[in-house]
Amino acid sequence: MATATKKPLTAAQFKTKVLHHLNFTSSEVDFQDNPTAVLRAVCLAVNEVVYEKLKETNAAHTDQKSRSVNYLSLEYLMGRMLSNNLHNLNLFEVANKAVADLGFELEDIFEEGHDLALGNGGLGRLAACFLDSLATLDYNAVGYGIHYEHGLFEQQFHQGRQIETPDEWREYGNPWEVCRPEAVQEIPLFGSVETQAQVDGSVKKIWHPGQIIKGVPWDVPIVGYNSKTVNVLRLWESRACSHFDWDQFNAGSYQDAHSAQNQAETISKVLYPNDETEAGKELRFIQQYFFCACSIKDIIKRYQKQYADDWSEFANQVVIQLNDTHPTIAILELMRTLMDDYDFSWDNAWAMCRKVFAYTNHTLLPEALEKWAVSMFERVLPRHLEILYTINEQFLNNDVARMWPGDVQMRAQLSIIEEGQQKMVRMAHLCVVTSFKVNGVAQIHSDLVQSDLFPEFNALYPGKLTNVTNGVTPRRWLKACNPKLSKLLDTVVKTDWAKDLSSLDAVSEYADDAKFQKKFMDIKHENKVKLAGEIKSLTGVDVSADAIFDVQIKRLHEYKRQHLNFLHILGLYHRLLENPDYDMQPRVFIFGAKAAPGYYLAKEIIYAINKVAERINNDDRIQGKLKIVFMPNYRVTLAEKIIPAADVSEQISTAGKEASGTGNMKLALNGAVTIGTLDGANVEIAEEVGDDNIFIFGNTVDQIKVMQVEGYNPWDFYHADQELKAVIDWLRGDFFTPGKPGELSAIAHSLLEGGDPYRVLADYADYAKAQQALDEAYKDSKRWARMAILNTAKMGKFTSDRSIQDYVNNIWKLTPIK
Ligand code: NBY
Repeated sequence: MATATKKPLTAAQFKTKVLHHLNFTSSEVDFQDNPTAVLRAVCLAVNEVVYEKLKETNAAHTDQKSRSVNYLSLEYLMGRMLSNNLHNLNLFEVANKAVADLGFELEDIFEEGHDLALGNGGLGRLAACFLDSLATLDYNAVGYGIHYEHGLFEQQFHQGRQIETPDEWREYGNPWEVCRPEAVQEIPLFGSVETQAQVDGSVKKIWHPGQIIKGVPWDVPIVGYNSKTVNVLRLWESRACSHFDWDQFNAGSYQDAHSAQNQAETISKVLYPNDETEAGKELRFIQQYFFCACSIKDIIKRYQKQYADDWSEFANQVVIQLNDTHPTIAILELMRTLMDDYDFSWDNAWAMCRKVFAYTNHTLLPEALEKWAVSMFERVLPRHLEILYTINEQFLNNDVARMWPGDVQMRAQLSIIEEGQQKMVRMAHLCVVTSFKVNGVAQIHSDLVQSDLFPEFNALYPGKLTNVTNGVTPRRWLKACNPKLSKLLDTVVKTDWAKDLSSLDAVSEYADDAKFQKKFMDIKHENKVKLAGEIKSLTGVDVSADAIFDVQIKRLHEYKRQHLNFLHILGLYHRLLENPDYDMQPRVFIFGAKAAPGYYLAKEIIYAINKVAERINNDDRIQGKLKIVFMPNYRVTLAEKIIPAADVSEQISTAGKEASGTGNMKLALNGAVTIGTLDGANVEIAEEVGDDNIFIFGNTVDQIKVMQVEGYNPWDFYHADQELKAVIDWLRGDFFTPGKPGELSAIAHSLLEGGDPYRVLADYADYAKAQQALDEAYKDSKRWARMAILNTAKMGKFTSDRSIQDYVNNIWKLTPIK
């Protein structure tokens, strides 16, 4: 490829490009007070390099006829792109200098950028990390998703309560995307199916759609780190097909002419903000189908460019990874296309689908397993429902009947259709039946998928269910977000750890080295000072960088148990009020979390934490030993600021509920020590860092199961623990809300009258004990430094490069582009 021989850009050349774009793309000659214009110009200068590499990558893919993975995901949480792209292109220093020459700080320029927040949480961010690793490892990969006009809502607090406002990420354009009108697709919807008898006695199914929607692709280039590859993330936007009904318009019916357009454009209007529960809304279903249909058509079009009508290579060239069940309809759409549009027989179409699809499960929570009403399916996608029924019939009559002959109950249990008042389609069953591999996202989670979620499928299809432990990209989550620590690591790790994270293990040797400890902890302190400034400007709260920075950042959910953390903070406050000299290290508890707008208890938890923070932060009696901050509008960009400054990482979900977690990996990588349950990837983090360097507490999955069988009574724990009882009583009364008793009682109510579904009270005592041990450890600064260093050193396993290589070896079978 040409780039290999190209000289790297100098700062002067880069500056010339930026000036060129300021002059000719923005005609902003007076840019001195316009950092937004400078940001745009820098992005456009970077794009010159990016698009050149994209062209070369495309040529290499075509030349080498390489097999590709097509990652189908309703969500991508990309965050900001500029800093990452500069690092990955090795242009960071060049841009830094060029921008300084223009009179700006590069970091201030970054602040002008908007997050691409086209996702909710871990699942969407995982997709973004995977794209980074795929490009870095030179694999041929396309990410497919939706070009939402509004990503995840922005969060504000009004008197402590969460208020949602629309995310306007594209209001003034997005320099990282390019529209591809040549790749527009037309997507049919609704209507009816006609059965046509053929002369040879067979029947042909003809779908007469009621509406056709246009899918417009926007491509976001994905730049690999120190690699030759630039892949694309292709995001589909919905539009009305014939833009205007001119007849109606001329007849004076301007409204009607507009409405068809509005309806079509609604499909990609907004991301559903639920992270674990399915909305069950028709529009969400149409979003899923629209995006799957566009993507399947695009995959076929790309294939046919090389192989025309010869389908024999399709399964060798194409693998389609389903990121959770959200893109399941892609299976039915490929079946339909092969049979109805390309005259495949049922058997041949089905054989093809069983070779190309693989499915990742991200949750065991029953309320998160997607089901769609058969009646709605029939209305929106009548032809797809017919196909689904036939798949199910064959599955039950062949696979299930062979294994469990005559077992009616087993049939009902495994059927893709759930019978009942309202017939429902179980999307996960369709995924498991069709896919050639199904993976969980951490070892303990994958084990539970096999033993508890799909034990019958595991018996039916031995070897199909497998594990790929999640990972995170060390480019964004260490190199770019923590430059000082990165430079320190460079001094002791001789290989490029950002490309081979296991090489960080060399840092272990310095864990007890006093000089290295000092440097490591000085950097942590500097990062904390910086975050303290951010906290002050976002929340008005003063915090000391000498206190422990204790961080819980993730979506707000009962199973993640922010309220366990909260109860423990109340416990500390209780101790301090009883004894102002209570011996503890000063601590700042930092929360970041969005609640789904319709999730009542999650919003009450946010409110309670904010209300209590107001009181505690202003209580002179406790001498600043306790501070609580709830950072508004938690998102990728805020995570990049919080994580480098964290001392403690709270990973305290009920055992068996958090599939993996990925924030746990990012925090440990940046030298935070985990306090956590034996859940998700915490288990593997503990294996890597060793028991001395992590604080594990709480009931295990097996103990939680025993509790369930023996009967769980939260009141027993309430009555047995004086401190716990006292703080719950605070919430039930008006201690924090004088004159308004019960204003914070929702949490207490759920824990006591509500049965404490996530076993918060059962884990409280052990959690408080682990927190005390952690406090002790922090007092010993040498011991703490050792722990922090070893956390960074031992995170090699958790690079998303390793995850991608696991997918490649066990599922995708790709070869890197040469
Ligand atoms: O996926 C998360 C898991 O909770 C976490 O443990 C894991 O590390 C991560 C990556 O594997 N799941 C998650 O983030 N899920 C969602 O965001 C989500 C979004 C939408 C819907 C369901 C789940 N939905 O049904 O609409």
